[in-house]
Amino acid sequence: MASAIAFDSYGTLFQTERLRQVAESLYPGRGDELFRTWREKQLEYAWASTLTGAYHDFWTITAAALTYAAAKANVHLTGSARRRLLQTHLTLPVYPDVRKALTPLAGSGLQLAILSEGTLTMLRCTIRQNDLQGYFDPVIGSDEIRTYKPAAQPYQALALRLTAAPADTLFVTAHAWDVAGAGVSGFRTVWLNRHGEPWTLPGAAPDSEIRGLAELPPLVRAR
Ligand code: LAC
Repeated sequence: MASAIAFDSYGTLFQTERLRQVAESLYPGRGDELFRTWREKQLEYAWASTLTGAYHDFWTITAAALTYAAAKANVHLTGSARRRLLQTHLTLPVYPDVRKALTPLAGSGLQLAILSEGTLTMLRCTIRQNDLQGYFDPVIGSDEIRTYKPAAQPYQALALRLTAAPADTLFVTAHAWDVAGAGVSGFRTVWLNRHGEPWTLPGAAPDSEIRGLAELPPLVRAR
């Protein structure tokens, strides 16, 4: 039985697709492209920050990536549209299966944690918005480490803050690159594959694959 569970946040707990809906309501027919480019650039800029060693916080990166995405989608990003999209990012809803899965897990005494590219302020804001304070300890934002996943440092920092060893901790993420990073650091990886995508990342396959968080409590008991 696992003793701790660490979660990625965006796309795993926090429903990033809400950004697509808001973008589409602002720019009919362009929202999907804006959303996709925004998310891609966000990660590209984060990884550039880590690889160059020139740290930029994730909120700055998120805003810069939005500027790029709007230009690429050929839409005029007014000040109010920018504020609306960034505010939506801060207040994303969680996926409908999150609370239902977390409640029994927290109730059974497991340590639940978050390790994210987001800053701690961004994460706290979204956690508060969803009334999930008290579920996660620690919540580790990238501004604490100043290095982005999937570099080893964030996962090592997580390991130091957990009472369980990485081998007794499930690391749950929707992203293949995050599965790879957590696996290298010795966590038991769970790929949350909500959309039934193929696994093609060379090398590190996840230890487990689930289609929704409802599958998590039985997995915790089995592992
Ligand atoms: C996270 C995103 C990038 O780290 O999934 O929360």
